[in-house]
Amino acid sequence: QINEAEVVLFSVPSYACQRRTTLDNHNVTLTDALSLLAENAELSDEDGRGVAFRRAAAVLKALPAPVTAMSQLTGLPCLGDHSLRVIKDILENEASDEVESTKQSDRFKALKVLTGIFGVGSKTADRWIRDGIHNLHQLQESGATLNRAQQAGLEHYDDLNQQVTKAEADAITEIVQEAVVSVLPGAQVVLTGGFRRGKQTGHDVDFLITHPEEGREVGLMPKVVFWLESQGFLLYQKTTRNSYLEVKDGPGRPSSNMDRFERCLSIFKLAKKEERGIKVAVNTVKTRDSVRDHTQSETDQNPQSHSYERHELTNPPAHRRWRAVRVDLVVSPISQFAFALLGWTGSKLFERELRRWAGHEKAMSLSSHALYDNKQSRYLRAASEEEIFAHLGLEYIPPSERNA
Ligand code: DCP
Ligand code: MG
Repeated sequence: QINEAEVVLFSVPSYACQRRTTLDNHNVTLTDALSLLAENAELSDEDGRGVAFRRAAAVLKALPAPVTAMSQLTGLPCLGDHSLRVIKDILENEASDEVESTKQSDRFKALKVLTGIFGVGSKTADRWIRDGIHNLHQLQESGATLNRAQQAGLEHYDDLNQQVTKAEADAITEIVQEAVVSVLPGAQVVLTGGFRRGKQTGHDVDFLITHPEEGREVGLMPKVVFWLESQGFLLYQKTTRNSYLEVKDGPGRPSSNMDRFERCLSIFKLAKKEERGIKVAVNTVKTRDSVRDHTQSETDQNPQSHSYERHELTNPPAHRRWRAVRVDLVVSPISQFAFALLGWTGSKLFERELRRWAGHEKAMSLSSHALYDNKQSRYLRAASEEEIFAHLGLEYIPPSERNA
């Protein structure tokens, strides 16, 4: 029994970017419950509700000890009535009816399965559900048209829904480094996303690529992709100019080098651990596959569409010597590197909160390209993440403490 007088009161600042959030979460049961409701809201196109649950979960992640009584939460920010009700239910009954029934609902289960396909978002999944498609089997039987990304996503469904380990991320880092340095000596590769925050697993592997000399990074992405493709490392790739970032760049005309931001969404073919233990083994697998891929591409206009079948025929799943892994590559000019690094390290909520802080508290617009000061009507330069935090009037938070 806890004596009310001994109850620890918590206090945290209201923006996630003002807090240090490590991976040491003392309230996993509560944050898992709130995250599930956030996910459900996001999948149902209720972004506002989603963010509210994400913010509530993030506050609990920042607490130094487990919550044991509702009275401890007095005065904490971002905990709305709905989140408080869920927390209360769990503290009192060990579970929340709302969370449990959401988890069990056919709609939520179908949304999870369908959006688990790479290239399928909540809108597509919702349309399919309205057409009576609730699982992969029904999708395949339906004759629904899939784009190239979705086809690849379906082919590699199991692999892509299995978490990527840090060891796998490190193996892919070596490959990407080799590719980048081969096509542009002196170029640099940084692992970003969850792995940079110290996570041991992730849903993908994120990289940021730059060159210390401004302008040298131009045209780098197609060369890197060509190198990776010719070595047989890519099961799928789509390179895009990042329009999301161009639109969000805020006031002022984006300078010409902003158009250079390129992103490659890919699916890597990673040799299994036994095969890549020693460099020779990796090369053996690589050579075997690239020879095969090369032969194929000479006779086939679209090698990707047949690769699964081909591999399944030669290597049944259980004996496959490789697995599919989602990899994101982003190229940034060095002048924007600090912003890109900060923007691609996450977490997603931390990023959102940084932008909200910049806009609401500082009258600034922050993107992965730049920081614009609306009062001074000018861009603020930064060569490091530390400088960006300083411009924003925030204490520097290292990547390992951005796990909001
Ligand atoms: N990001 C963002 N907004 C987007 C896409 C990405 O702010 N629309 C940033 C924040 C993310 C980072 O890029 O943390 C990488 O995106 P991921 O979806 O890969 O997120 P994580 O790497 O944090 O998670 P996971 O470990 O599941 O890969
Ligand atoms: Mg990631």
